[in-house]
Amino acid sequence: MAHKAGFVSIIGKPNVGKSTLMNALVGEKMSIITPKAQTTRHRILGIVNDEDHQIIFSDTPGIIKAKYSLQESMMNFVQGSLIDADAVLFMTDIHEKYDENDVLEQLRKTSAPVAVLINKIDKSSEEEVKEKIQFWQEKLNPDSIFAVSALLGHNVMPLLDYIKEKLPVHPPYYEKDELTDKSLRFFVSEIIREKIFKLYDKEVPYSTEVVVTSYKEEPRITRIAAEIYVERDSQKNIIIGKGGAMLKKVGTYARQDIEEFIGRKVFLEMFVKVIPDWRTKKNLLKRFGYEN
Ligand SMILES: Nc1nc2c(ncn2[C@@H]2O[C@H](COP(=O)(O)OP(=O)(O)OP(=O)(O)O)[C@@H](O)[C@H]2O)c(=O)[nH]1
Ligand SMILES: [Mg+2]
Repeated sequence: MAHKAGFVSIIGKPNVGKSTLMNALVGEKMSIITPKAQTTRHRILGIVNDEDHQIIFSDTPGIIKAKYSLQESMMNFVQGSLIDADAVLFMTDIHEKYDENDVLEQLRKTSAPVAVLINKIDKSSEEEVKEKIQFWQEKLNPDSIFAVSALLGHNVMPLLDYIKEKLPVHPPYYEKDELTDKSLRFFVSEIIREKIFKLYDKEVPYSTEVVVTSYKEEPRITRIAAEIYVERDSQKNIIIGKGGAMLKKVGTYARQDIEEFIGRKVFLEMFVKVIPDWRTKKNLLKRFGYEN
């Protein structure tokens, strides 16, 4: 059998479950998941290999109307993933009312096959699922429609089979043991950001960026230092909390997950710094790994 390989873009509105699906497809916790919108800020590759196939999934930020430079860069990641795509997985939440047409217009124009994924069916009735399938059939007439639960892994296997069928004949793009294009440092900073998204409210998570500044493997422990950037002094105080209690919580939860991720004991040190309005500053965004 000829080897097949290709890029599969996972797109959709914020919070519909794109990252949850990507992790289910890859079988690893690659992308961070939180109940808040705009958790994912980058295009993250998750690579699935078997002998005859290589599927390169792109988890992407939820599609929004960009209001500042960081969000513009996030939307550029979405567009980039669509340009490369051999197949597109357009994910919606079963309870989502979909009335914007920009994305749908773009999907109608793509030459790659589009599958609509109706997610979170674990929270709905069979009747609702039938209605939504009908709705998307009429609205977009896609190549295929899957009703899934990314959380429970429901219908993920049939989806994988569908994707394999759609892949073009092509040699592998990446080494067969590679799981992603991102570095260990990136995943560590994402784990810390996940805890911040889960532990703080309002603007604080959205005003936060995390950079791993030092990563040292010693015989018995991995020593990691990270900087947490916020935009205002008031946010710095909130992140740190009374007597440092909140930051300590972030550190404890993050360390546990990092230890599980790398399979080693970890010593984690974090420093909070204020960089006014970093989200709107192109040079800083570039330094943080966002495109212009
Ligand atoms: N009940 C249910 N919840 C789900 C399912 N998939 C995802 N979720 C939840 O939905 C929330 C958002 O999930 P994510 O995977 O972070 O969503 P996303 O589309 O990547 O979000 P952004 O990165 O912000 O665009 C989390 O609380 C998930 O646990 C599902 O199949 N069923
Ligand atoms: Mg996500």
